[in-house]
Amino acid sequence: MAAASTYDTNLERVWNEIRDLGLEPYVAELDAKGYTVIPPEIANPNGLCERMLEAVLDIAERRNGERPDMETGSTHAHLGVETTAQARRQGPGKLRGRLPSLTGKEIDSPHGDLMQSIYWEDPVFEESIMNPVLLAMATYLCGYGVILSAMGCWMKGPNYSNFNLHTDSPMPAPMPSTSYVCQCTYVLTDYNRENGATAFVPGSHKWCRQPVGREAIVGEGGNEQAVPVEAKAGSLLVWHGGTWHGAVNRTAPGLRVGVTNFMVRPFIKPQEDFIGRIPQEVLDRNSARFAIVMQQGTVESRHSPEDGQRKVARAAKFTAAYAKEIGQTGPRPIKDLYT
Ligand SMILES: O=C(O)CCC(=O)C(=O)O
Ligand SMILES: [Fe+2]
Repeated sequence: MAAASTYDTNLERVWNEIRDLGLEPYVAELDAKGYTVIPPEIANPNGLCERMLEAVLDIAERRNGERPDMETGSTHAHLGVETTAQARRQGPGKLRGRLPSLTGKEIDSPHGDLMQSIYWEDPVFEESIMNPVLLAMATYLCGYGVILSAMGCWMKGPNYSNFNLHTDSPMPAPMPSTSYVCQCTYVLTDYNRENGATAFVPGSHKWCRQPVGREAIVGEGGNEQAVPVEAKAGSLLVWHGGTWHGAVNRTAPGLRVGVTNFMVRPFIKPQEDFIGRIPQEVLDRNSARFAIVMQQGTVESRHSPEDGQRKVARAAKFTAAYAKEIGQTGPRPIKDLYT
């Protein structure tokens, strides 16, 4: 038998990671349904999610001047806009929220307080992005070149509005069946129907298009195939870029809290810019892969030939270190890490 081609290397590598971490059933579910819930026993090492919850409560308190009320959810009930304190001043029904086209009723926000760019505010996120379980799943979907596009916290109190179905893919239809983007969500409080969980249409990642009209509606008269997910606090919820998803409204008191890690292939324009912004000491205490995940191996647009050379050389340092770390040196072009 001929020796395995070098081009098999990355598939073998990621499959070994999946097997070592006990993720095969979740990869199978992801392939079949377009989403999967990895339970806390696997996804939540060393109380990571409890520490993340404390961190996002601190962030909310700093940003809004008031600690979120986990018990009643009163600080986040029926928000009108993205920013909590601002929303309370406006009162319910005054503004339609950050994504008005996805809001079913013009009553309150379908997603509560969406706190963007949280990475910078607590060192726990350095650890959470490098969780081997998250990386194995993101790599399975988007390759070893996968980067963090955006990290945010969704903090939702009791609300009336469902969040309508959509895909997270920036691609036009027909969308590729391969995932170019994926969402990896740390579930920090229990997700279920009453708590306003994310809802999915199982198998929809195979349809390669966005939902339109009635099929995008969550709730009465809408898409009957949309099901709210059940996930315990500490789970990791992962979905394919083409999966139709939204959320049901929260009817229970309290807060639904999740941290989303939007992971994308490196040729997709990221929502956040990390290039050249990670302090050297942070790069030094992490693996070469951390730098890749945090965008240091991607090349920004040039504004002159010299600028282009400088940017390529900077990125190449990081991709070369990563190639060395995973033993992919030699004739194989570094570019192939991105398959
Ligand atoms: O659970 C939700 O509120 C939906 C989240 C969502 O659409 C996303 O993370 O892409
Ligand atoms: Fe989404």
